[in-house]
Amino acid sequence: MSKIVLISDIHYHLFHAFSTDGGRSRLADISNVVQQCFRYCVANNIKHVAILGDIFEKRGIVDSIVYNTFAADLKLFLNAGIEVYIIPGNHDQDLISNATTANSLEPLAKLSPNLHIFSEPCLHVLGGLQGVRVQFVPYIHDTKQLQAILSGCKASYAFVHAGIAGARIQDTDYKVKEGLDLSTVDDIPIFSGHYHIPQTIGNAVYLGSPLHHSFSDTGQEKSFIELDLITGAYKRIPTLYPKFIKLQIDKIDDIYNIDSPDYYKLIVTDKTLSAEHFAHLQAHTKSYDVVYSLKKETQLFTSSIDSEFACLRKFIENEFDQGHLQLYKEAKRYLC
Ligand SMILES: [Mn+2]
Repeated sequence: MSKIVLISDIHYHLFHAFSTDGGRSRLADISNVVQQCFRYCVANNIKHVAILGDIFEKRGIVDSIVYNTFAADLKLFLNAGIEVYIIPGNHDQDLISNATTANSLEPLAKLSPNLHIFSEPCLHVLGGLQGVRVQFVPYIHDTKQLQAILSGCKASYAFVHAGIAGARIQDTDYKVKEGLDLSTVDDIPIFSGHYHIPQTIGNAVYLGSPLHHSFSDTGQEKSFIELDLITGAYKRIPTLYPKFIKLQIDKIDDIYNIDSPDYYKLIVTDKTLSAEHFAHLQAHTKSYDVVYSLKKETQLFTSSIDSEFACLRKFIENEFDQGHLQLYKEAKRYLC
C-alpha cells in the first residue's frame, strides 16, 4: 500500500499527423497508454496515482472530445477507489495570465473525494501513508518562487512540473542552463513532469512523456514510474504505443524490411518507391510518410509524396530568385 504510480506529460489531443479521422486515432493511442497505467494499478493493488502536469496539449481551449476522453479515463481510477493527485502543467494553464489557478482541470475538482487537484503549491500528507509528506507544485513561471517553495519545505518528496537546469530537452548533449538550480533547494527526491525525455539529474527524476507524440520522441523508451514512498525505490514501467520511427532508405528494397505497427518517416535517398513498395508500407506499418531527399548528407530540399511536385515547385520558387523553373525540372527528372 506504500506504492504510488507517477505519470506525466500525457498531452491528450487530437493530433492530426498520421490520422485520417481528425485526430481521433491519435487520441486513442494516448488514452490506451493511460488505460495501461490503470490496469497496472489494479493488477498491483496500487491505490495512489499522481499526474505531474500537461494532461492536455492545447493551452486555453480544450476540444470537448479530448476533455471527455480524459474525464472518462480519470473516472476509471476514481471508481476503482484509487486516489488521484494532479498538478497542472504549463499546457494546462491559461495562456495569457500564466496564473496557476486558471487551468483546464479545475472543473474536474469536484468529481470525487478521491481526486486532489493542486492548482496552488501544497504540502500534502498522502492518505493511509503516515508521515509521507509530498510537496506538490504546479508549473510556476517564476523559478525563484519555485526555489523558495522547495527550500525548507519539510517534505519527503517533491512532485513538480518544472524546468530544471542541466536537463536534456533534445537528443543531443545540449543541456539547458536556465531553470531550477538543484543545489539551491532541499536535498529530497524530486519527480517532475515538463521535459519529455526520461532522465535523472542529481536527485531529480524526469518521468518523460508516457508515449511518443512526434518524431522528437524518436528512439526514446517511454514509461510511467512506480515509486515506493516508504523506501524511496522506484522503477520504470514501460508502456506500449505506436512508435515514431525515422529511417533513411539508401537502398530502395530495404523498404521490405519494415514491419511493425508504428509511424514511419522514411527519408528516401535512392529512387522513388514503386506501387509494390507503397503496398508493403500500407500493409506493414500503422502509417507512414515518405520524404525524398536529393542529397544524402545535406537534404538540400525535400518534398512529401502527398503533394510532391506542388510542394517542391513552391519551395524552389520561394527560395531561388532566378532559374527556378530549370531547377524544378531537374529535380523532377531526378525524382522520377
Ligand atoms: Mn509536456
